[in-house]
Amino acid sequence: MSVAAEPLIPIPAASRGHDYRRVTVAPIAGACGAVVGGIDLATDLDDAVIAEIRRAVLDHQVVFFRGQRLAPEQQVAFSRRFGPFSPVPFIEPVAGHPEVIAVVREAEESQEFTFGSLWHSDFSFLPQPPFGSILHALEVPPYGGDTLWANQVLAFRSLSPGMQAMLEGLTGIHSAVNAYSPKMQPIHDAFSGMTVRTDDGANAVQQHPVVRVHAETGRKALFVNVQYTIGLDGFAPHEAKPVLDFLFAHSVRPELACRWRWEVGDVAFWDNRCLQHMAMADFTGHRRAMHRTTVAGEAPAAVHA
Ligand SMILES: O=C(O)CCC(=O)C(=O)O
Repeated sequence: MSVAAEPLIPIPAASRGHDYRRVTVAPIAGACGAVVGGIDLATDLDDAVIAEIRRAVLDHQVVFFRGQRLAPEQQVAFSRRFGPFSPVPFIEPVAGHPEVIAVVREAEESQEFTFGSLWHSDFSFLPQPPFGSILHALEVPPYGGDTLWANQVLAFRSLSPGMQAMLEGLTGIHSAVNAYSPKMQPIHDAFSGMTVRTDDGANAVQQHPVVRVHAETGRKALFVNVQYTIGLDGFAPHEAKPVLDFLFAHSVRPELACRWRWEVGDVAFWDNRCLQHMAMADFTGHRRAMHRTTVAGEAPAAVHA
């Protein structure tokens, strides 16, 4: 008996990016991700530096800054240079800092998962999902707790023309039901470092194109994720499931991804419009603590508007 091999569709190279004058930019993987150096994010950065950081995010989709030390108000000030605060439903913000959430798992919380440990694009269930997420490492485990990102532009480009054409006409149904509806409250209650308040609002659904056109780069990107995409408009559930299962697996292939091993002081800034990400939950017995700010985005545009 022979088993048909999965046809190998080559992954096209990621874009090479631009030249930078005020910061250094060093890619960490072929698909996405770069370390941006030469700046202290706690200082009042001039507009030219901010423009280069934005350029680097657009070129590499996720960028990393090492050795930073940001108080919550400094992280908020940095985030706001890239756009207004994006609403963060269900998650209680850090006391006194409504635009900051803590992403924490305590050492004694021996869980098989941690916040964000399913592949997702942040809050894709919102009408206008966020553009950017900025995560600052305050305490990291001695091993594990890495974060992975996968390039959704390359995910789209590595599909065959027939599949691309079909997907361009589809609309995904997104919902927070499997993350923040009341049935999930016991899971959130197991994490003492974060306060999550589920409610029935999480059952609402939101439609977005399966292939979105990036508002700044014009590139087409897949926009479905296993955490929040629960169906396809006009499809019966048993029809949508195999299509979505294929896309969930395809869109996070290792060739599309980069992986970050955190050190205290690192800051990651990623573009949710063209990436999925997930956190590894493999640090049982150790504390991991981050602060996150979130930058507003726009309603995803379809290819055939
Ligand atoms: O903690 C991490 O590495 C990622 C958390 C996450 O998924 C998120 O903030 O959306």
